[in-house]
Amino acid sequence: MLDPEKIFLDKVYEEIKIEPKDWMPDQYRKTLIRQISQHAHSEIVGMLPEANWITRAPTLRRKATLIAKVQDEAGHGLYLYSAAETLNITRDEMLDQLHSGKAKYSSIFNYPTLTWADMGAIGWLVDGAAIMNQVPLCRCSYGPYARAMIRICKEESFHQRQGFEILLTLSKGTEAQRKMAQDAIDRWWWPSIMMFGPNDDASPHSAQSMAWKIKRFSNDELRQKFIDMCAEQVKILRLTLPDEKLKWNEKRNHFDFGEINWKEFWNVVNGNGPCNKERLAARTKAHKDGAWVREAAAAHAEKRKSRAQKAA
Ligand code: BYC
Repeated sequence: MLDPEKIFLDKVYEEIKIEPKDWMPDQYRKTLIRQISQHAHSEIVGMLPEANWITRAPTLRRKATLIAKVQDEAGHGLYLYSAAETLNITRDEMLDQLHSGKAKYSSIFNYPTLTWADMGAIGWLVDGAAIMNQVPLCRCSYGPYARAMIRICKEESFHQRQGFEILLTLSKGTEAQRKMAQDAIDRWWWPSIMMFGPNDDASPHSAQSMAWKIKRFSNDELRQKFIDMCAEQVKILRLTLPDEKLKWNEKRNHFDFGEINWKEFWNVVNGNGPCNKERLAARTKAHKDGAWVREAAAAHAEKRKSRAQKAA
């Protein structure tokens, strides 16, 4: 008799994707549902801070690109909900968990977008951190998640360039524009490096997720790579990162950086950030207001199905 767990582990070890109908440990399934649904919720809630600036984009071109970016995020949410559904959870269950506050979404989306430069800082830093974390997820052991991530990463890298270009334009503009860009970086830097999650020694899920090849790098490894990248890119902007301790360390071959405010991080994760309540209220209202659309779509699908059955 073949041991299903051994077959599963052999596949993971040999880099063969686990597919929805394969046997998998219950905890593997639960971990994936948790991570993928939280990721999907982050994409959907993540539309809100940027949508705030669509009506006030400075030019038609900026407006069109911002609308496209926000639409891309809706698409990412939908691919990810579909990937999670292959693990035996319904979309309604996932949305209930979001609306009741049971499911998490990324801490970063609980900060306000105060100026146009925030669109640049989000693109450069938030999408930048997202890509750093998500490129390795294209090699995740679970097939549907890995495949969804390939397309998502292509789109995210475009978003990051778009954000950087907004900041570059502002940094070469008037003194007021340069200051606005610097202020946005100052406000988004620390929350962006918190996106990678708690330090490795405080991350309860990392070890098992890495053993199952869901995660390929630890939270701290990815954070360090991101900081090293941004510390160089900010020089092209001729702006600075708000960390006096940021310094190249020849021995480590990495940038050293200052202390992260973990109290602030957990405060935001636990629902008490500057915009948590507003974000959740906006999503709950949108879901309620959209009920008639879902009903109409379901009625339409039912009608098509019965027509097809009659014709057969
Ligand atoms: N915010 O053991 P850990 C995007 C939670 S990008 C809130 O390290 P794990 C976008 C964690 O869930 C953002 N909660 O967990 C970009 C866990 O709580 P539970 C979304 C956080 O899962 C641009 C607890 O802390 N990206 O969407 O091994 C525009 C302990 O943590 C955070 C993803 O979701 C946080 N920052 O590692 C628009 C990527 N960090 O679940 C949209 C996929 C940690 O036990 N996710 N927590 O209650 C991942 O890679 C991993 O889930 C994480 C955390 C690295 C985030």
